[in-house]
Amino acid sequence: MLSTVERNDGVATSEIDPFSRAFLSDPYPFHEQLREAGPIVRLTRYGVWAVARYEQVHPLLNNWQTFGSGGGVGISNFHKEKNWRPPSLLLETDPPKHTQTRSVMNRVLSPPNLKKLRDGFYQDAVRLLDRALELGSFDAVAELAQPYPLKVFPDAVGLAPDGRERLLAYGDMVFNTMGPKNEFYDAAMSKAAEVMPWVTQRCERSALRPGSLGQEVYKAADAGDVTHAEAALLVRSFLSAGVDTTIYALGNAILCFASNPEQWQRLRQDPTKVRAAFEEIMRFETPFQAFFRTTTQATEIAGVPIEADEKIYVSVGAANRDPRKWDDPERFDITRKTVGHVGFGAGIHACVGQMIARIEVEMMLTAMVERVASIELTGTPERLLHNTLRATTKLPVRMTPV
Ligand code: OVV
Repeated sequence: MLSTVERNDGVATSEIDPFSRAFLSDPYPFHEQLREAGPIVRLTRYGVWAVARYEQVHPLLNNWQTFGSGGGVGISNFHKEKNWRPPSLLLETDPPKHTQTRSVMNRVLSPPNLKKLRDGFYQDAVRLLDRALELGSFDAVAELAQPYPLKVFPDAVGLAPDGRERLLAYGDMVFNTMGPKNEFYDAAMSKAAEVMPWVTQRCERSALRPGSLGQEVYKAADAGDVTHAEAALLVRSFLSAGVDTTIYALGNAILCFASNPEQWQRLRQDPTKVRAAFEEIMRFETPFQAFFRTTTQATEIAGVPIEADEKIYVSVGAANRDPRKWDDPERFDITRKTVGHVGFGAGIHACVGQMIARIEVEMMLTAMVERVASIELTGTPERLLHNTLRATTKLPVRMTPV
């Protein structure tokens, strides 16, 4: 075990590397060590701070004034080092700019706009699920978790059908580069030269289907709410944030039910629990496990002084399993009260796409509840080693039809 020790000034320090293979293959024992080390921990490997307890994570996310996003939400500090892509106008931006771009995205993703998508999402879920059920035994990632979001979400944004596998490579770049320049970072970036020009082109107005969410962003630019150049970057945010996250959330969902068959039976007995079940999945297997903030001024956390322009690793994955906050946090229980989970973040940067993500997963789980009597694992699931995201890459299952 790596050591967590107290510095002579009383500050907890740890040699844990949250971007190592050991950590990423099974983060939960490391989360516990980080939470137990103290309310704030100095990670000696990288010279950054870390918070893993709910009691620190939640208020920190609600204090954008002190814990900013303009320095980037990965380990690299944009104030000191230029990023490989122009910063996101949402994720990597602070107020007042963020307020303006966020309000555009809130309007584009408004309930009436999303309501129109439900039926189409449901039909795509049914189509893919019926095809998979004919196979009986199949890889739930290859047949469901990946093709479904990759169809419905880019359709909603307005992308043409061709070349969408590049979205996976792009998402891999966006999220793996939030970590340090390790093997995962380098592997993801090896595809940049091929993928980036494609992404930029697909964010142009002329590439987006009329009536799509992407076109709605450009209409906001016509109205003067943002510039047309900013609109292109906001469409890019859809493609950055909306693909891997939902694919992995759905894979994690199917894994949770395959590993906890009694929970699947509970859901079948009461299909109105589909939405609540998804919240528990987000708590239990948070896809976007951790990100950083940068201090905008000198401050303190739990009495520990922090200088300005310091990076803080914020583990929402650990906070979502903090036993100080949750009863029996290691138990997957769809009837649990999940209110307050930080699987979509919290505060002004809380996931703007969370409603469309919920619709995606709900429509697939609803189709499954109607059609699938039981889900069994037929092999060992394979985990993705990824600097930021928690995911299953292979999920061999047998689904028995109703
Ligand atoms: C939430 C999120 C993740 C990754 C990228 C972005 C947002 C973006 O806006 O580019």
